[in-house]
Amino acid sequence: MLKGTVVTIQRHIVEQERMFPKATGDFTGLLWDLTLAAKMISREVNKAGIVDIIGLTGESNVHGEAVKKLDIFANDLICKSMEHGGHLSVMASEENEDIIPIPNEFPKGKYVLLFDPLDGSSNIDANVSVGTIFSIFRKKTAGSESLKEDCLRKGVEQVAAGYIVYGSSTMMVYTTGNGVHGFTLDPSIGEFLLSHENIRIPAKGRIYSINEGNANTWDEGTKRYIAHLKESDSATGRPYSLRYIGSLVADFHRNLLYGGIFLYPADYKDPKKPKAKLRLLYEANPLAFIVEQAGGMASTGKERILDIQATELHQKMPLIIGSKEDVMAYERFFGQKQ
Ligand code: AHM
Ligand code: MG
Repeated sequence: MLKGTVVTIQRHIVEQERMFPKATGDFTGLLWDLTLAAKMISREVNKAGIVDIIGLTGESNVHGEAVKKLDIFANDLICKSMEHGGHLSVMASEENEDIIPIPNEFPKGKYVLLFDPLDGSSNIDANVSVGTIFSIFRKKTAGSESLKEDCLRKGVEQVAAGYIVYGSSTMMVYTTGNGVHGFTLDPSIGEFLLSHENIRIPAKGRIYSINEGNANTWDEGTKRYIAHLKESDSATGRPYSLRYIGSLVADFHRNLLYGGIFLYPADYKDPKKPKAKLRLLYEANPLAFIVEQAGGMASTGKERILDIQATELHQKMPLIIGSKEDVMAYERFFGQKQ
């Protein structure tokens, strides 16, 4: 792309679809609908401090966590924006216990949308960046019915994935399997403009992101790996820097641009029943697709995230994601944990 050329996300999506001669435009329509939802969520997130939308609703989501009003707003908005376009056969959200069928009055399409409407929402009150994460599959089962099997997939089958980070500016980053591209929202014209073409994550970073308060619950491999990062690196003469926002999209986005590793290992308090926190379908899979497309890696410590066959909608997985050499080093430590 020529320096100085203004490319809107709409034009970029159309150009990406043109690479597939048999494309019907359906997929383009789906992504367009998503960018519209993203702009509307961005508007609400940005005015959260000045309207009475902030605060707990008093309800809990399917994981028993307190739900903020903005989560519900974002969840409802995505459902309402996406259900009538004729592109989708079914949706599933981190905020809904079961699949979200397309209402009968609307035409059904050939895609499946999985999303986390507002990740990191416990941070909203403190004005910390939050994000939306999405993952798109082609419908797998025959017939027009909405089925859970269409959502329970391997990440490697994704046809697109992306996230929107509502930060000092709003950015949308997505991949359709042809590199990773980032767009910044220009609020004055209401358009996402190409600002980061073909993002590549550095092969090795200098940042690690983990909730170190959980250190007592880590397995031995993770403990030794983190201790190793605190020793001076032979190449730089410095230890790694810890950066942890506690908002996955924001932590991931920074590490994608600067290089580094994000870790949410399992909790081994009960060694027979290790407990993970992050969700395979709404968080790990889409970010894993993006990081691999950018030249990085995503693993549970022993398995590639994208190869895992989902068995439950709200399945949780350890997530170790970022620069390739860093994730490979973690796998070596994790493999020798005994
Ligand atoms: P959420 O989907 O309920 O917002 O939870 C996921 C968030 C991630 O954004 C973040 O990486 C993680 O939880 C932080 O967890 P912790 O506070 O345990 O470090
Ligand atoms: Mg989440």
